[in-house]
This record gives sequence, C-alpha cells and structure tokens, in this order.
Amino acid sequence: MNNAKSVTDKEVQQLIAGKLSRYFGVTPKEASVDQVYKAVVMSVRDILLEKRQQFHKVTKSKKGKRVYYLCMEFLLGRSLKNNIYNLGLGEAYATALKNFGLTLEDLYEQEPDAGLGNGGLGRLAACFMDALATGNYPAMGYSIRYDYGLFKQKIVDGWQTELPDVWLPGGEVWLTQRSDKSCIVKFDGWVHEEWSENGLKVTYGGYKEVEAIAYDMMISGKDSDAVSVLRLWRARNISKFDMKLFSQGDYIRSMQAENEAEVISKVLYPADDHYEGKSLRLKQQYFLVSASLQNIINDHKHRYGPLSLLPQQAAIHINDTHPALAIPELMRLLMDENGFTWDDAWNIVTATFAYTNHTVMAEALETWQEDLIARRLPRIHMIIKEINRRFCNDLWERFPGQHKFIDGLSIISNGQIKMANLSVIGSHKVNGVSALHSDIIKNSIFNGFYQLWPDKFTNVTNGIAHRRWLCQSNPELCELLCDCIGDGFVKNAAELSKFKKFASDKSVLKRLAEIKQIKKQQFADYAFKKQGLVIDPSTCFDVQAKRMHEYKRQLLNVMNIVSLYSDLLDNPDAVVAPQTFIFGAKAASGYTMAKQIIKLICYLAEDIKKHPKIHEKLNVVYMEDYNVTMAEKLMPASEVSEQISLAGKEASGTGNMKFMINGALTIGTLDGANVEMSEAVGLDNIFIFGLRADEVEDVWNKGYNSSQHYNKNDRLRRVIEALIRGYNGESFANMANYLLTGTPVADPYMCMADFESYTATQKQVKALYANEKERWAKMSLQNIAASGIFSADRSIKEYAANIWNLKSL
Ligand code: 26W
Repeated sequence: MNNAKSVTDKEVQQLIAGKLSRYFGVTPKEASVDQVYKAVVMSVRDILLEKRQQFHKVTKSKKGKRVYYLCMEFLLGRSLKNNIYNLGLGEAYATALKNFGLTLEDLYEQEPDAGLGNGGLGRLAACFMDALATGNYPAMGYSIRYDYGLFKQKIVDGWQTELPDVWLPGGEVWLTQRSDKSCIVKFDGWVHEEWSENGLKVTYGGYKEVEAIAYDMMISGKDSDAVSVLRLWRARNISKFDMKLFSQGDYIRSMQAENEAEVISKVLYPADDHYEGKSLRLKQQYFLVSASLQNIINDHKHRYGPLSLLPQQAAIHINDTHPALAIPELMRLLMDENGFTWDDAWNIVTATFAYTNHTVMAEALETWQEDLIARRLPRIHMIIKEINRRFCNDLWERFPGQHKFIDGLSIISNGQIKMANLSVIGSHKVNGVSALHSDIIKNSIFNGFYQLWPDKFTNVTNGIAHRRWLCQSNPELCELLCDCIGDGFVKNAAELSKFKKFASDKSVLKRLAEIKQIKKQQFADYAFKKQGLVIDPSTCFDVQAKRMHEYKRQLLNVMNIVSLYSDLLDNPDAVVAPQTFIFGAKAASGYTMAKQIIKLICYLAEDIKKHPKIHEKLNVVYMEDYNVTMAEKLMPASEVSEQISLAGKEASGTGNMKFMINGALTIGTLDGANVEMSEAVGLDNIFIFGLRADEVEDVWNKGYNSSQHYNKNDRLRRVIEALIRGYNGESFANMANYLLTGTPVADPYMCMADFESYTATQKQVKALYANEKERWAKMSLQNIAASGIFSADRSIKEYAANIWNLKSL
C-alpha cells in the first residue's frame, strides 16, 4: 500500500465534493475557499486514518515495539502541504481542484500554523514525528491540545506586544476526537498509608478530578507505510456545573469549577529560556504525563497483556524535563493500580524511560518547590521522596561522608525538587543534542551522574525534516538537485553528498545562483505583502531568525550593524556591497531585555531609513511574528546564516541546519551543531569566529571584564557612543550600560569579547559576496552537499538503535 498514489484525481474530486455536501451542505461551485480547504483536509485525514489502521494491524501482528514521545510542545506549523507531498498526491489534488477553480497554493495559505511550541525543542519534536513515520517506526507523540498556541507578535512602535493565537478554527479539522481514550487525572487531596499482611496499602482521597479528552492528529511519512499519531489532551471539567449552586441562582460560581479544570489546556507557556514555578504549569505537566501513561498502560494491557513486558514493547521518551513526572507517575500506576512491588516497578520504569536534555542554561533548569508538589500531587510527592531516599542511601554506602557530592545528585535539596536529577535517575539513557553539548553535560551539570553511570550518557545530534525544509519549501532547488543527482536524496539525505561533484560545473553554479535570486524575490514580495516592507532582492540577505535571547546574541549582530552605519554616516558615498539584515524573533512576554533588543533593532532600522543614500546600502528589516510558515519562506531566501551564540550555550540549534541545506553560508561560533556542520563542510566553506567553549569557560573563571575590550578597541568605543546617542530620537544608553557596567556582570554573553573577531569575519564574508560570486556559489553548493547528515531521518535511526531499541517495521 506504501503510498496513496492509487487515488486518482476523479476520486479526489468525489471525495471533496462528498465532504462539502455532507458537512457544509454546499456544492463545489457554492463552496467558499475555507469550506474547500476543510473538505480537502477531511479527505486527506480519511486517507491517513486508513493507512494508520493498516499499519496498526501490522505492528500488532508483529508485536512491534512502539516509541512514545512525551513533549509539552509540538511546533507543527502547517500540515496540508506536508501530507499531500508525503502521500504523493500533489497532482491528483491539483487536477481535482482546478475543476473548482482553485489551486493547491490557495488552500495552503488558508491553513493557520499549529504553533503549539516555542522554538527549537517543539520544532524538533515535530520533525521527529515526520522522520518516525518515514522510517516505518511505530510512534506516538503526546502533548496538550492548547486552545491558544504561541502568541502572535505585534510590534507597536518598536515594542513587542502579544496577541492570542487562535488556531483551532482552521486547525481543528486535522484533529479526530477519540472519546474512547478519555481518562481521569487527579489533583490535590490526601494520601493515607496503611500496612497490612499484603504490604503497604495506599489510599488517595479528597482529590479533584479533571477529564482528559484525546484528540489525534495523523502525521504521514514519505512513501512509507507508517503514520505517526500525535495525541493531544484537552482538559475538561467532569461535572459541567454545580447544579446546586446553579439552582440557587449562583450562575457564575457554578461555572467556576469548569474554568479551573479547563484552564489547564488553555494556553502554551511562552517561555523557553527560564522556568517559572507556577502551579498551572505544574498542573499542565502532570496532566500530560498522567493521561499519556494511563493511555500507554491501557493500550499495552489490551494488546499484549502483562505489564512486566512493558520495556520490551514500549520506549517512553521524555523530551527535556517538562514531562519528567512521568517517572513517578508510572511508579504509581504500577504499584497502586497494578499491584507491583517497588523493586519490580522501578526495574520496569528505568528500563522504559529515556531522557533528552536540551539546555544547560541554569535559569532553564526546572526545579519545583517541594511543598507545591506535596499539595498538588501528594502521592507523586511521596514516590519522588522514596525514589530519592533509596538513591541517596545507595550513594551513602558507596561514597560514605561525601555530603557535597551526594547533595548535588539528590533529587530533593533545600526544599526544591530538581527535575533534571529525577530524569537522569529514572532513565536508562540520557542524551544531549549535539556532540559538543553532550560533552558539556557530561562534564558540567551531569558530571556526578556521569561518574556513577558513564554508559548511561550518549549523544544524538539533532536533525531536521529535510523534506519540509528543502523539498517542500524550495522546490526550485529540489528540481536542480533531481536533475543533477536524481531523487534518491528525498528518502536518503546522505545522497546529497553526490551534489559535490558539481562544485566546478559552471552551469550548475549559475542555476544555483538564479534559484537563490528567485527565492529572494519571492521573499521580498511576501515581506511587502505581509508587512509593507521594501526589500531589494539584489542586496545580500543576512539573516538571524530564532527566539530572541541574550545568549543567542542578536545584540552582537546589531553592534556590527551600528558600526557599519557609523562608517556610512561619516562617508555616505563609500562604495560598499549593499546588504539587508533580516531579523525574525519572538521574545518571551516577560523578558524585558529581549524586548529592548527588538526595540533597538526597530529604531535602528527606522533611523537608517532617514538617510536614503545609506539605506540603499544598509537595510535592516524586522519581520513581525516569525513562525514556522515564515521560516519556510525565509530559509530558502537566505544567503548568510547568523549562528552567533556564545560558545557553550546553544545546545544544538536546528535553524542552522535549515539555512545550510538551502545553501546559505554560515557565520558562526563553534557552538552546538555548528561544530559538526563545520566538520562536515570543511572550514573553507563556513565562517567561524569567536571564543571557543573552553576559552569562554576560562575567561569566565578568571573573571570577565568587558571594559577591557572597550578600552582597546576604537570601533567598539564608537559603537557604545552611538548607542548612547541613540536612534530615531531615543537613546539606548541602557544597552551601553548592559555591555559595560551591568550587574552582577557586565555583558554576560561576551558580545564585547567577540566583537572584533565577529566584525572582521563579517567583513570577509561581505567582501567575498561582492567580489567572488562564483566562489560564493561553490561554497553554497558545498554546504548543500554536506548537509545530509542533519536530516531527522538520521537522528531517528540513532535514537532507535542506541536508545529505544526500536525496529523499523
Ligand atoms: C521551563 C521553561 C523552558 C521551556 C523550554 C526551558 C527550556 C525549554 C527548552 C529546552 C528550550 C529549547 O527549545 N531548547 C533548544 O532545543 C533545541 C532542540 O534540541 C536546540 O536545538 C536548541 O539549541 C535549544 O536551545
């Protein structure tokens, strides 16, 4: 059955007409674009459901092991194009739609982004669902069906404001409600323990119940049999309202319980940089975890019987620590509801779970106040305490007297529950997301654990769904690749290396440059239509698109622009190659510093516009509301990819890979996956600058002093002075202070230290761009050819083999 090519355009037409008539009571002629969009989605959903059922049967008959991927975020973006592409139904649908006077593109534009994630972690989860399906692995993702995804960003006079992201009206058609999978999640209440001859009996009472309703979304693979399922939980109050209060006339209060329960799945937390110990966030995490594990256990029992077999049939992955409560929750379900002893339960748990760490930023590491967990999740609290008691007892025996060492590894310390420690202790494998990051966690945050269990730690470098990020978003480049190396790379990205042979083929290099030009023009048109921005597509597109964060150093990028601008103000007639700096980034809503950087960029952009002569050569563009759909248009249009985080801070980065596969040249530090990118493409084809991670450590330990750089670098002094004078009528002395005199440390991400090396490298990049077009195209080609290892297909193969022990069916 492999793909659905057997479906003809006639059949598609009938399918759509059928949906239109059944669900909207209209004929294709009468239908609105939105109705056709929904009818088309329903038809694709039917095809996927059918495929999923087939695959499900195969998995069951082969007793195939499944992977369950628990994640608070799935940043899916749009789905229609991806599914139609993967199913190979583009032509059939295009022909069918022609008869309705529509194109597929019309419909794609109709779909809202499913923005159920913040950034890298959530997008990675989405890319993995695609790769799992393509690799024929039985897989299920679990998350929350947030009513509102990541906020929509509106910039008002340079300041970011947030608007609710209402995605369900157009996104809900992808979801199939599974009433048969509903379950109850319990909060609050009390626990009573009693010893009897059968051991310890635990009673949990006085709790509040919330119903978890399952919504399934099917995610296709490319020409494969498997379909991944993403199961999203929605919270619903059980008793719709308190009839007594209602009949007493207290209408508002009767609704309160409903609100309390349903608020759990209302909105995605918009921070990916610091954790907040908020009760609602804790409830979200437990809600996801408890519903998912009940579901996994029920399905396992139903299919295979005894829970002792769980580790053979199921790998459960916790994506970062956010779903780490899954560990005590599985203990609870095994012991309290299925009669397992502690030891047997613990063996099952630790053989089933694996954990990926995605950040070493101290402020992002989750800890929960112990009394909050005790109040909201009393039984879970008990189990965590017991896990920790046993773990620490073992350590005392092995390392008598080593208080500090043991306290560092303890799950509970100073009234705080450390979720990372719980995750490591409860998992059989722990991985980082790039070679450098996996080394760093072994040597820093998890060093103690690494000494205990060296074999537990491993690396899986991140990857991207290259079909989405190359084939679908850049069909022009895809066609060139097919002409040169055939279409094998679509399923096997390693074949992109064949493109290397064409590095000296002038006609191929010419086509490559032409394609970039086309994509730049398309992006310029899009930016104009969306935001009224005028971008000259003949200028060099230098792009930094990712979440706004100090460690990612958008500010360093700005400092270079400030410096260039100052030069041009001195000499407006200077002959320089024109360039456009493009930014796209959302800031967490409470992150003032990040919002101030956005404002600086916007004001700088406005100021430059006042000098038309300079503006022709130096343009700064802030793209509002950067999201997956915008990224799909931006990556193919980019020529320079900014990956300039302070070394040691960016766990991997995945945007870097999306730029690379579309032929942008990277200017970057040796951080995260940039390290492996530079190894893959060779140092001649990437622009590396700045302090290395070990040097950063060194400088930091000796005491970093940013004014030292200020004192010895004229250009840096000019930048600081320019910031103080300000732009567009406003001083940015706050930024100057941040860099020079901030507390507790000035310039905590060392923009000043890397400024010289960054600006020198920028100069080199732009000179090459201006003067050596052919060499540029050659380097671009080398990047595309070397990008194959950054496919999520490869990452998933490694997870399957080294972590999940999972077979492709
Ligand atoms: C609790 C608040 C919170 C929320 C999200 C803390 C931390 C996170 C994420 C772990 C942040 C994140 O998205 N990390 C990114 O993960 C990507 C996928 O592995 C990496 O490529 C990025 O380098 C990393 O920053």
